[in-house]
Amino acid sequence: MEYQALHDRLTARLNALSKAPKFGEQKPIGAVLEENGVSRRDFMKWAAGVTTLLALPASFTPLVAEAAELTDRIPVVWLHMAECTGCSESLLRSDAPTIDSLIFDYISLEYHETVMAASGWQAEHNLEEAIKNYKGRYILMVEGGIPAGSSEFYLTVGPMGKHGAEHAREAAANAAAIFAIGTCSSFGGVQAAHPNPTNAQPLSKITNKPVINVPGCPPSEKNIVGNVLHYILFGTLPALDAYNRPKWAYGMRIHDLCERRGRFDAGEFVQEFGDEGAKKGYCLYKVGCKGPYTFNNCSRERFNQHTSWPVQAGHGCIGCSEPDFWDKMGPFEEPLAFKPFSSIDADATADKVGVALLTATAIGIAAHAAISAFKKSE
Ligand code: FSX
Ligand code: SF4
Ligand code: F3S
Repeated sequence: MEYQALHDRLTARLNALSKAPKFGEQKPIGAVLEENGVSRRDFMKWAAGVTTLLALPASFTPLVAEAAELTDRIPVVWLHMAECTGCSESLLRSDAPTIDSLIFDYISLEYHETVMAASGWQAEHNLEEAIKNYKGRYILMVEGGIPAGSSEFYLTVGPMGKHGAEHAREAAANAAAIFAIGTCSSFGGVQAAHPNPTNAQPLSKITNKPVINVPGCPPSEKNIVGNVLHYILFGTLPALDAYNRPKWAYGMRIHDLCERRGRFDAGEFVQEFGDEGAKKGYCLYKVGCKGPYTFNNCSRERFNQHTSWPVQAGHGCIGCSEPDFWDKMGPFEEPLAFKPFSSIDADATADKVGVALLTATAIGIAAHAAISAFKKSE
């Protein structure tokens, strides 16, 4: 069977991991799920969904379920830099906990500034201890852009007055795997938007170790948990795109699987919010949707356990998982094709705009179609 060798390799890895000590005192995942009203059947359904998400055949579902059960064997250190905490919120704050958020509770979060009880000296001590005790074994997740160079001091954290960049460098040096969670950590994000007053940089500019980018402002809980499970299953880097995003999550454009795509192809566009076309679910390209330029799986996976996503809710994608989206994708409610060059400081960002236009051209066959349909409909 084509996948047998891979199946055997992952099984061996999970067997070895199951013999490793647990971190923390958590109850078994089965008990945690049951207390929260999640049946084994629901859990297996969820595992089947994650298996598809990771582009694995359905026969791997029991392995994915086992990987979720073993998330207490891998310690996680989560650092906050300059951001809004939306990435953590996307995962941790829901009325009715999702399976993804329960899995995240169950993961041994050795250090996470938002959810841990410790503060001040104790918190700093916990971070140092986690880095020392779990040297080479922990997953590092970093949220937020990082003021760098002579601007490092703009992000000064904790009682020892350390810079965020110092924390990130130290934690990255001893990590087994490093994830930049969110667009800020992946590409700089909102604080790196022109004129980037604090010289905020992505995590990949702060450490020279390999960084897996998990962008989105915020990224979906599925993409965060999926990356942890991928690491547990494979122990290797996933296939990455040119921006170091895992291809299983960011390999297709929003536009490719959008439910309004048929409208786009037929040239049926919402002309302004609230019009007849909006009521009929027409394509949102003309009111600014950046789905044709944005690589992410929102149109396939949606948010909040598959409930909805921006385009379903009636607003275009704003390209939140793309580099420099604050500068390149705005104005958010107008088509990119209409962007006047002078709306951006041409001197400071000419290079970036060049890249944006090139990217738009390279991937923009469909966008051309949109523009011609657009012109036709005017
Ligand atoms: Fe916020 Fe995270 Fe956006 Fe950034 O998400 S949702 S500003 S990606 O770093 O907190
Ligand atoms: Fe969907 Fe936006 Fe593409 Fe229209 S332009 S089909 S709304 S992704
Ligand atoms: Fe972001 Fe677009 Fe998805 S705005 S959340 S990438 S639909």
